[in-house]
Order: sequence, then structure tokens, then C-alpha cells
Amino acid sequence: TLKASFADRAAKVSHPLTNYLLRLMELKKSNLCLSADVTTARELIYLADKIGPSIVVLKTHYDLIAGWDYNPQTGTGAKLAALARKHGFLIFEDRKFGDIGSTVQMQYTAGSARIIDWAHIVNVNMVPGKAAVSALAEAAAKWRSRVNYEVKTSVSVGTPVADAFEENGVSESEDDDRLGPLDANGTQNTYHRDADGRKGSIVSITTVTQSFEPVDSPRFATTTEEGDELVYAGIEEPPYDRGLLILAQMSSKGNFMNAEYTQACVEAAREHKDFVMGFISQESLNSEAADDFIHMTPGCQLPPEGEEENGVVAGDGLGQQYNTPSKLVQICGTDIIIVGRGIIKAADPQSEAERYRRRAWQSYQNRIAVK
Ligand code: UP6
Repeated sequence: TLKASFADRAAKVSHPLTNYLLRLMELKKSNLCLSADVTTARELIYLADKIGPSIVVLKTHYDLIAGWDYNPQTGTGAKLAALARKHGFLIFEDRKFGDIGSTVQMQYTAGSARIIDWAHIVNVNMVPGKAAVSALAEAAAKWRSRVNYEVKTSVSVGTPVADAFEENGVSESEDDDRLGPLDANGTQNTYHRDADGRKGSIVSITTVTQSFEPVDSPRFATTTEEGDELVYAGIEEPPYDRGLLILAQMSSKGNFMNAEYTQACVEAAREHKDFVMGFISQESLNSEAADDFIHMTPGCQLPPEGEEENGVVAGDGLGQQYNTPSKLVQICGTDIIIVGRGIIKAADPQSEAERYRRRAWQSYQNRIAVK
């Protein structure tokens, strides 16, 4: 698959989100993921908006962000989702789940963050075993079916809270209000209750309709390159599907993920092709004809502009090791490079992101070029 173009792979891949991502990559001429490792929500939103045009994936670590707003409608997740639609990128929460199945399900879907609601992609550290993968797959399937939930609520103003919540599939939300199911048309009600809480009644209902395109009707706008500047003009909304990446190899020095471990990750992926999109790895792990996994690789930096590139760049002194985009994409066969400090710490992150995008895209083109 190393020689196959992203467009050809998109046509064959079964996972709806991988299909969307591969088409997005062709459209934006980008195989760049920004690792937005900043420590405030304000900086995160600022970066996502500024760098959005250059990337296809925005990677977050929500637990290192101060001031994360958990409101499902107006909070940080919702703001990121809006920027993702505006610029055309997917949100990848680099949570590296690593616990027993039951716990990872709750960490994925519950708590204040409700990761599943705003992150298209998450990843798993498979140390606890394959059950973590099936547990996350199960949680995602449940979430997905809720999205297609047929609205059968009969909640109106004045309905006693207990009846409204228990009989109508209305679930708790972060604040004191309650969220109804999201129907297939993207309509969702929020039920506001009176001060009496569960003993009281619904005092008002807010209806929000999110616009989204059916999964099967892609509506792409065109992308043009003007000189070196990428001019990007809109994209269909991503499908309401969730995807998982298995952490199969790490970039850090002396990590314990040996070849046998990596192979077990590949097997787990093959067993859950409806949910697993691919891997966080240092190379392509597609080895069988039927494998259509996507690979994203962290530990990537470029030498400063003008300096000779020889495949590696000095590490960060804390165990991180860096390879260059051309080595990772052209030689190791990864699909998407993940870059954090290489872009964020640059004097001009926006133009540095464009430099990474161009280099990674060129490496991909070199890879698929006929021998
Ligand atoms: N990351 C790695 N290596 C891995 C897996 N994940 O570096 O094997 C993540 C880190 C960080 C980002 O958690 O968010 O990728 C790399 O950031 P950097 O480019 O600033 O080194």
C-alpha cells in the first residue's frame, strides 16, 4: 500500500472516518497533524483557528489545558468542533486510554469532558490487553446509535422532570439542564427544569439543529494553490462516526513496545476494523493485502530552514526522539506526521506549519511516484 495514493485508498477503505480523512488529505494537500500542546484553552482555540488551514488532524491533550470549558453546547469541545468544520480537520484526543475495559468506557464517554462528544479520534495504550479495544468499540457503537436515535420524546413544558427524564431517553448534561437525544436530522432539545430539580417540572425547551450532511453525500469545495499559499474553501461535515488509533510503537527512547507487542496491536486492529482506523506508529504496519490502516507518527521535526536534512533531529533531553518528515513518510511509510513543538515554538507558527505541510506532502508525492 505504500505506493497507493490517498485517493485510491479512500475509495477502498471501509471505515467512514478514514475515508473522510483520506479525501480531506487529498483536498487540502496535507498529511500534517498539529499536536496542540499548549496549556490554556485560549491558546488552543487560537492555534486551531490559525493553523487549521494547514492541517487535517488537530491533536489535543485536554487534561493539560487550563480553563477547559465543559459546556457541551458552548464549551471548548464545541468550539473546537466548530473550527474543525470551518477549516476541515478532525479532532484527535491523545488520551492513550490504558485501563480495564469498563473504566476506559467511562473515561471515553462520561465525566466532565465527555471526550466522545467532541473527539472524532482517540487512541489506546494496549498494555491492559485487547479488551480495552473492544470496550471502546462497544462504547462508540452505543454512542453512534444514539446519534441515529429516533426521537420519541413527548416532553413538553410542564412535564414532571422524573417522567421526562426516565421515559424519554433524556440524559443528564453538565449543567442543571437535561439533553434529549440527537435525532438523525441533527435536532436536539435541551430541557430546562425549575429550581425544584427532579421533583419539579420542565420550564422551557431549547431546540438546536446542527446541520450535517448525510454520510453518503459528499459535498466538496475546491482547493487551489496560489503560489505557496494554500487557499482552502470549505468541506463537507465529517461523518458521525468515531475512530480509534492503537498506540503500537512509540517515539520515546528505550520504550518497551517490542515487535511482538506491535504485532499484537496489528491483530487487535484487524479484529475491529469497523472502529480501528489505524495506528500511532513509527512506520507503516500494513502487511497483508486487506490491511487499509492509516498511520500517524509523532516524534517529528525539521532542521531549521536552510540546514541540510539527514533524517534525524536532536531530541528534547526528556526522551523524545525526532525524525524528519521525509524519513518518516517516504522511507518508513507513515501517512500523517504529528508535529508539536516544532511548530508551536517557532517564531511564526503559521508559516512553520505551512513549511511542515509542504515537506510532508512532497515526501508523500515522492513515495507514490512511479519507480
Ligand atoms: N506522542 C509522542 N510519542 C509517542 C506518542 N505520542 O511524542 O510515541 C505525543 C506526545 C506529544 C506529541 O504526547 O503530544 O506526540 C509530540 O510532541 P512534540 O512534537 O512537541 O515532541
